[in-house]
Parts: sequence; structure tokens; C-alpha cells
Amino acid sequence: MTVQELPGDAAVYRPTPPPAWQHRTDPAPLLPDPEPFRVLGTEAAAAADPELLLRLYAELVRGRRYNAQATALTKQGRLAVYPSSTGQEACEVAAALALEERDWLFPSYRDTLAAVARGLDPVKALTLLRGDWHTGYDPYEHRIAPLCTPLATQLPHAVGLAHAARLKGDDVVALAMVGDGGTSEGDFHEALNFAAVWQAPVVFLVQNNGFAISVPLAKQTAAPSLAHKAVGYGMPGRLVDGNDAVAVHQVLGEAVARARRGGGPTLIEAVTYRMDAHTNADDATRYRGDSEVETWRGHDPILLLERELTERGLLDDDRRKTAADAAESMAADLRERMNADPVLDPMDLFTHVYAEQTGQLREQAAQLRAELDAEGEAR
Ligand SMILES: Cc1ncc(C[n+]2csc(CCOP(=O)(O)OP(=O)(O)O)c2C)c(N)n1
Repeated sequence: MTVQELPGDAAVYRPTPPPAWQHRTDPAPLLPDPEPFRVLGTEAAAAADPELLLRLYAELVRGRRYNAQATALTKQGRLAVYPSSTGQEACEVAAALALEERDWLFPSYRDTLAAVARGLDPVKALTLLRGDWHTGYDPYEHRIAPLCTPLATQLPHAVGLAHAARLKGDDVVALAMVGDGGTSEGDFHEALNFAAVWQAPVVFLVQNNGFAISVPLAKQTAAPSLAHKAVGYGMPGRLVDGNDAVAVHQVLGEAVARARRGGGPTLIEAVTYRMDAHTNADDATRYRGDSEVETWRGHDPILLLERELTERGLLDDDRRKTAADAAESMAADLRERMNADPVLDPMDLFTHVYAEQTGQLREQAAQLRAELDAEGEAR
């Protein structure tokens, strides 16, 4: 066996024949392509199903309107904070559409659109971001785990659920979403390691939107790409244009199908861009220039899809108006319902904490009940 030289370094790696317990797999099939996979604007686009294109279009338009409306609600004091996914709608929508109803979605705080596209009530999706102490929806209703604020903690949850489902013989795939910054967390490592060792039916979708708040990707990692991280865990890494809704849908669909038939996990890096600031509380002009944002405006997910639909004669004024009207009526409903003051019951603090309440919590609840009653009587 020849000694393999490390790039730009002395030859230090001297592999000996591996003992029987140490398996070695060929890394080549796991490696991502050097360029992100694209469909829109290529010859492959002609084969895309018109129904899928129109469905994606309607969802993208609705998603963009949702982002604008939710951001406006923060300015009106109706929402505490909103991490907009404007520019990233293709990832959000494709994630929702790649799953079956019986599958599970594990979103981060930026993934309200994926949850809404999966059927969650647009108002309930904002509960946590309104400042409530709970997630606002029953995770089991649409099989959507709580929108997760602590970075990457949703990933081991997804692996645990997927592994348990397989042990029980349930036909369930878990799709976990995370940002580029989240890939530097310990939870990312632990989740991917266990997922690959157990061959759990889980798909990891990293939305590489260029920044973790103000930290650009180059300061976050020295990996050749985030998709390359998959290889070290023994799962395939795939790189896709995150603004190409058809490409993301296809790559996710293939990874979900592979997980479902027992093929194990996949890590997908979707290269996209966060057009808005991190949240309404952030000023992105302090760490990035307008020209960069303008460049990405030319690679907008809605624009890319509109071009394809128009070229194929699938998008006339009527269809455009139908999609815009549907988005507008969703936004009007969101405004109206978010403008109503929430009715809060302090006793809710004690519900949904444990399946069976502890003695200590029962005592505290009784104490609060007595205080609230006394206050009521005093009024
Ligand atoms: C464990 C943890 N550390 C720090 C934070 C603070 N924080 C919130 S968002 C964020 C940046 C995350 O960036 P990225 O993962 O790229 O996702 P994006 O916000 O771009 O979608 C940080 C550091 C957090 N929420 N959780």
C-alpha cells in the first residue's frame, strides 16, 4: 500500500490493513457534485410536471406574502419577532411538499412557511414568535415538531423519532431543517453520527443562506461545502440550488424515498440567500453590501419559476392573479386575527408541561389559583 500524502503536508497517514470490526466504505458515491444541482433554466426543466410547477408557484407567492405580512405585524407591535424566509421560499415549500402526511417535519424558527405549507394554521405558526410560552399547536396534528429556537437541537429529536419509528415498523420519514450556522453545533454532529450508524430514515436539509446573523459562512466553516460534511459520517451529501424550487423538490423527494426504503439518511445543502435581515431586530446593512443583495435578486426563486412557466405558456394573467389573490386573502385573514388581543389564562402555565403533572406543580397551580381568585374578589 502506498503512503497517501496529505495535501501540502508531509506524508503522515499510514493505513494498516483494517481489523475485521473496522469497516471501510468507498467515499466516492457519498461525495456531493461540485456544483449545485439545477433544473430551472436547463433542458431538464422541460420534463417537469406542469401541475407541480403551478403548485410550487402558488405556494411560493403565498409564502412571500406571508413573510411580508408577518414582518409588518412586528412593526405594528402585534408580533414580538419574525425571522423572514424571503428568498428562501423554494426550500420551505419544497420541504413541505416532499413529505407524506404520515412523515414528520422538524423545523427551526425560520421555517414557519414549511409548517404552513404543510397545513398548519398561519396564526398558530406565529404563536411562539408572538412571545407565548408554548408552541401554539399540537405537534401531532400535522406531524410538525415545535419550531425550534435553540440551534440544531431539533436534529437529534428528528433522529430519535425516525429511529424509533423504524424499530416499531412505522413507515415514517423525518425531515429536519437547519441553517448553515447550526451545522457548527454539537447537536448537528451527534445527530448525523447516530443517524448514519443507525441508518435512520431521516433527511437533513441545511439552508445555507450565507449568514448566521452577521457571521458569513467563510467565518463559520472551512469545509469544501456543507454537503461535504456528510461524507465523514458515512451518508451521502447533496448540493442543490436552494432557489430552484423544482430542483429542491426533486433532491428532497429522492432523499425521502431513499430513507423510506431503508437506504438511510442524507444531508442536503441548499444554497440560497436570506434577502431580509436576520429578524426585524437586526440591521443587515451593518455587515453586508447592497450589491450582494441585488445580485441575488436576479436569482429569486419566484422569478426563476415564473420564467419557466411563462416560457412554457403555463402562466397567463389570470393564473398570476389567482395566485396573488389567494395570497392576499391569506394575508388579510392573518392581519385580522393577529390584530385581536390574545386571551391569556395564567393557569395555562401549568398545562402541557408534563403528561402527568408533578405534585410540586399541582401545589404551585393551587397557589396561583388562590391568588387569582383573591385578586378577582378584591376588584
Ligand atoms: C444554541 C444556540 N446558540 C445561539 C443561538 C443564538 N442564535 C439565534 S439565530 C443564530 C444564527 C443562526 O444562523 P443559521 O443557523 O445560519 O440559521 P439562519 O438564522 O440563518 O436561518 C444564533 C447564533 C441560539 N438560538 N441557539
